[in-house]
Amino acid sequence: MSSLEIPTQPFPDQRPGTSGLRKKVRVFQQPHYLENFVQSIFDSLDGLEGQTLVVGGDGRYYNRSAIQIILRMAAANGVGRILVGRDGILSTPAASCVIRKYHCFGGIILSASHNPAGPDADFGIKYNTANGGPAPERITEAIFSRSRELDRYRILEAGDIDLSRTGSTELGGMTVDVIDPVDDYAGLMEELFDFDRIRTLLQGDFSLRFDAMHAVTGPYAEEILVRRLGAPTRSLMHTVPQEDFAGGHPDPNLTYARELVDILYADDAPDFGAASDGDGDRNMILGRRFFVTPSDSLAVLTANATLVPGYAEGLKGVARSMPTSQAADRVAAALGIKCYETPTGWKFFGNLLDAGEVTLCGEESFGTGSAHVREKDGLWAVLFWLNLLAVTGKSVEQLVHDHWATYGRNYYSRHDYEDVESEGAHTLMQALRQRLPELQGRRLGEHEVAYADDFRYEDPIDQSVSEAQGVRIGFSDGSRMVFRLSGTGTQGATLRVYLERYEADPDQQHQDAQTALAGLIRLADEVAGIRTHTGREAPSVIT
Ligand code: VG1
Ligand code: CO
Repeated sequence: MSSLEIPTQPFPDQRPGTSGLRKKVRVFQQPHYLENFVQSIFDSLDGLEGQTLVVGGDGRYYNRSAIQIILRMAAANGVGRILVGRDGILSTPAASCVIRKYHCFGGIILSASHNPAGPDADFGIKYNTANGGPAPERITEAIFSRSRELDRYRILEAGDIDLSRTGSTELGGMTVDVIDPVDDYAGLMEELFDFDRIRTLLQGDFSLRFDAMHAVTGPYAEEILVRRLGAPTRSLMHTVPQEDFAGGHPDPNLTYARELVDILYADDAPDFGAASDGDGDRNMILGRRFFVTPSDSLAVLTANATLVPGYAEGLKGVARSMPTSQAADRVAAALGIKCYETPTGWKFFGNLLDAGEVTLCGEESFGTGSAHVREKDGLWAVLFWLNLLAVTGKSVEQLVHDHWATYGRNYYSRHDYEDVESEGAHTLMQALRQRLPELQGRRLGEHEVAYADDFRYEDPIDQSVSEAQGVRIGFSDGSRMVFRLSGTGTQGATLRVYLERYEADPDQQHQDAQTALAGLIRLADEVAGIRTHTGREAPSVIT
């Protein structure tokens, strides 16, 4: 087996977005494209020689081929050992768990998360550091600059490694350990949650439905929910991971998890429904004919955390991404714990978690997680909810209604305009940014603007600064609208509009969110000229 140095030329478009580099599979399949990015990762890491890395992905099309390339490149770059999930599978939170548990140097996660999969769809790759979390911008930018000057990469001349069985193999002086993708993660879940109580709940008349959306969480749900917690097999849907996610869009929301939503809104609906995304880091929580917004979910988990063994000692603090509703802020204030607002993307929570400033984190985009790993964690959120239901004996709806009665309700909705023309979307954002100074203090409809800015974040731990993280228009009554462009898409642009209004009066807390937010929705279009710039009459996804 010899190590080769392959001459190459830089690709100009390898800047990681919100969560790694995401492109069409065909882009990654171009000669040298994946290799260049992987070499750029290796070149940006000091002291990689002899170290242990974790590699795994969500099982989508191209996952296996990419892993074989990465293994050969790692060997040629002097990596000491690789832990790789059997069949190349590791959910994103499981990868984070393994990096942490075995004190690895870092890991490479292959996923485009909730984006569709298959030869004509999407692929993604990202680097996670020793804390188990997505590399901070300092590192992703270093990888990007390296990718712009790369002129060769190293790869071992060798055949494929058999990833179908756990065990150790040698590859050009590097050890490849194929590990069970579920074991370590399931063990961690058992440490955090009261499995006995959840088991008792699931073995009574309580019924649940979990939708793995043909993606990576299938095997995890089977092991944890069925084998360890005794839920009947019929509780699970779509648990066999498929390379194209059965042609679906594994995004657990009201639009793309329609089948599950219909089950939960039927007359004979189960008590609890949940779904996860392509790589297992997102979650959607449903009760019987009831949808929990991810922002409310974070607030409810924060308020009730001490009922769960892993958080019985209380929380150090909570963090949410900027567009996430301010529901968690109210709980934090009541508990007397800190609350942080960060830019979109889990990488911004890493420093706060590492420094022990926060215990729980959440994003409005169906992401919730805690200090147990450094990624958001879909099944963790499901187990957290099940644990709360088991301890309180309440239904999902009751738990949320009681929460609103105590803290007030933050009506919340996100409107996505997917795959719109890039130029129009950028013009919209540009025009909005220009209008910000004149909006200060103005009245818009019945609202008075309290602030209008482009979110800038200074990390309280390392003082790094991230600019232009989304336009916020906040009103004196606490309502807000936020506008930003997605950083995970692979074609055109996606405009995200986030709307929020606070309601303290318990009699007014049970309206439909779209109705309660109708005024703000109209205003958002007026302020940003959404229809004019996007040419769309309505959003493609409303959550
Ligand atoms: C989206 C979400 C963001 C999330 C990111 C990665 O990013 O809005 O909250 O962290 O996806 O999630 P964007 O830039 O498209 O808005 V996942 O599950 O794709 O790793
Ligand atoms: Co994901």
